[in-house]
Amino acid sequence: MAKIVLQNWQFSQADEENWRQATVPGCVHTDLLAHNLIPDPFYAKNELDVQWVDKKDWEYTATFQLSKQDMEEDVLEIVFEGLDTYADVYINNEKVLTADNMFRRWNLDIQPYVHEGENALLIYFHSPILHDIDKPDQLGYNLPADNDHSEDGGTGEKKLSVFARKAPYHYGWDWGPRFVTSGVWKEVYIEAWSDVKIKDVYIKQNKVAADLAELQAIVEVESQAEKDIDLVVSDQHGFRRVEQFSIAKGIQTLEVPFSIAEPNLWWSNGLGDPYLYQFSIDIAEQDTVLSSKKVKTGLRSIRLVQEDDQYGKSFYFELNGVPVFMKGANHIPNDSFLTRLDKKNYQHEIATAAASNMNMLRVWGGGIYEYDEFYQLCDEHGILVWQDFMFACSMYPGDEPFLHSVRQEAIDNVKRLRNYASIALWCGNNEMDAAWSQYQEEAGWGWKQRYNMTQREEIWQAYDKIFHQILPDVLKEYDPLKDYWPSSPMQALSSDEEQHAGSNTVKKGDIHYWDVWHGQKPLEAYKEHVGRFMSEYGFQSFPEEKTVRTYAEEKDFELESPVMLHHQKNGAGNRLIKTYMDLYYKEPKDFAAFLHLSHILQANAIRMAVEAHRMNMPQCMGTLYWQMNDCWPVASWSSMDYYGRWKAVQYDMKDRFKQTVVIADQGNDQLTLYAVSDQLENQAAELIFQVFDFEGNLLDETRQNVEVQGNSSVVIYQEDVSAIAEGRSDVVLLASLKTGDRVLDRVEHLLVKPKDVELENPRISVEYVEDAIELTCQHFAMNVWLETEEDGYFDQNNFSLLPGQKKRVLFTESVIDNVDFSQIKLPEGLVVKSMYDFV
Ligand code: BMA
Repeated sequence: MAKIVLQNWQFSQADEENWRQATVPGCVHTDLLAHNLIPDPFYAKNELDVQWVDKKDWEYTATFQLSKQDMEEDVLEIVFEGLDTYADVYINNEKVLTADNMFRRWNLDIQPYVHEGENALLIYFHSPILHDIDKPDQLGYNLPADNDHSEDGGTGEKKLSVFARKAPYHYGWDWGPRFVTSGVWKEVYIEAWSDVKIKDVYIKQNKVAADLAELQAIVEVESQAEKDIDLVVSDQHGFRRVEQFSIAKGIQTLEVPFSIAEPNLWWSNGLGDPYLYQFSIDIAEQDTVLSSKKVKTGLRSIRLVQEDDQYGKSFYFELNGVPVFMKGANHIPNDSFLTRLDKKNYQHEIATAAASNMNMLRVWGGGIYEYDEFYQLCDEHGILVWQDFMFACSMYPGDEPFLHSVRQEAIDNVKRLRNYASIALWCGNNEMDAAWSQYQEEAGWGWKQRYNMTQREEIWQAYDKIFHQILPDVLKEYDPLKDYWPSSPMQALSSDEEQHAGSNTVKKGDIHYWDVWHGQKPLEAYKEHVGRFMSEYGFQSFPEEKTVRTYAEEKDFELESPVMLHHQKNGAGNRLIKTYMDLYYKEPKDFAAFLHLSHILQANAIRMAVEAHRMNMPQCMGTLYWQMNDCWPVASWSSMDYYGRWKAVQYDMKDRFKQTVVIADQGNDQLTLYAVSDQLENQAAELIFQVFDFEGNLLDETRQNVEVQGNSSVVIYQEDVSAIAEGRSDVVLLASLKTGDRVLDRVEHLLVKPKDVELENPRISVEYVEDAIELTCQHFAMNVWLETEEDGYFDQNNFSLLPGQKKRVLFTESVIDNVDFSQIKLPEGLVVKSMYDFV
């Protein structure tokens, strides 16, 4: 089989015929940028100046050479892994394909259109805006799409995102700009082959247990002739199974059941090795291999358990028979211009997740079905994936062509992704069930009230077809062993008022809890609303100063300057950060300090939520904060910014997501300590509970033996707040859990709000001891923050420091392949600050 490369890519605005060199995969915006034809779209308010790009049609051309030998092969197939979005493809001036769905893969035999020597390919991209602009009128109404920034795009009330099977966030979001891209966004190539080709392999894991994995290789084969073949399934350990088949001309599916005794199971991060098998599938005739395919996958059983229990109905994931508490975040695309991303971006994100002790990411439905690299890395690092289909915060049309396109898109992506061990769940959409709220008139986001009864019926019918019929049907056929959850959040698919989730539904299903932030409730509300599975909640911050400087100038350094507001897509977001900050923190001393204080505030908020969720296990069995990453430099809920820089909350998650943690929970008049452990076995430990004053004097100490229960949360200590240090509030509580000399965890707790702590210069000293940074101080230091000139990562940051206690901190330039900080070095230009320096 020969792979033929397309060359000499050029692009032009369709009405100009001004051809310039293009990069493929790529998109119009990045090609224009490369030729300096548009300004940097992320700088200042440039987003608004490049909105014309999506109102134009664009053409891309390339050439390819075919040899005599290529021409003699049975099949010459062109494969587009992804076209964004409305594209007509011409080969040697003949139209061969009309594409209309960014998420689909297209392939066709081009033999009738080509000749030996040089051939020409032309792709005509229709403006996604002009293509869909009449659709709302044809439908007779606008469909809801709250995050579609149609006004920035010049289409007024017309929300076009819902008509295009294209990444929803391209049209804008409450953390994202509006860049409606066009282009060849994934690989395109031509394959010349004869005889037989394996088109697809599915390793179906019928039953996986410690003693035996019962598997099935389901192999889709295309043959040019009838013949007898051997189908060989093997793995890297010498397992080999050969089965004979007589195959017919055309496409067919061959099945080979096989089993592996005592398999190395795939475990999620923290519970064990995410072991991967490398299966090879070969088709041979006599001893000649005609076609091969490799599939790397982990063997595991995974299911979503929803059973009646003492709290209502459970909602947890069971991996290899073990209920696993999910710790992680929601993932959005890493760039507005996807094709700029390379493997390193993904490696950094997934290594960050692993280093932060996460075991799940949710691929949220307003972005893309991610590139394969994403899932490969999740497989390698033991990060489970909650996979949404790409529908979010909108209602979609229900005409036949649209539904057909959705079905094909689902088939393509389910087939592409079903072998990844990491995928734990397929979920239909983001927030649509709750937003529409069909069975509860007064609930929802006020959407259905905008329509008459006929329209309401029509919109719900479309929803019902996609999420309750088409998607589950596709899964039944192509990935039948995985669970499907129609919408996040939801209580249950009950077709009555109990179906929809709200902030207060804590008995069953999953929740998106937004009363803190959008609902403006105080942070403490996180503790009062703990559901069965917290699949979203979040708190915003600004990016760090270095990142802000990539889009703003010194003159813009003001909370409500036009540029700072432009890089805030959530209405009153900037004000909201300030309002919450005033509640909990002293006034920051300048703009730079304000930016950093927003990180501390965010970290504090999310930490409070995560602790509440973890200490309430098993009532709650998962916590995924909103959101892991950014697609451009912006104020948002992310824990690392567009450049991958870790905000304070990333460090706090690394700490609070550890396998075993001690949590200090202060209620009205009681302090309770919990030991929460995701380790499976019990651990005998010693709890050391100490009270210090700000000078580091030990005022009180309690030591007691405790049993840290495996996979549980237990109360290990309780005390009246008034009884602690004789009612003093200017103290630091330190709770440590130790087994022998090993500290399982330690946590500091203050009895008062951060703004009420009397700060003094902590006089922090820094020493380099071997390859580590050692910190000591003279007075209690709050929110100690280490930063360097060059980007880098610490094994801990945003911590407190007490006089008399040494902190040993490790630094690395990259977390890729280094999630345990085993490759460390001393940083250059280290600066150490603490709260004292910010206010
Ligand atoms: C949820 C998400 C996103 C959104 C976030 C913050 O609704 O699903 O749509 O960006 O909250 O508002």
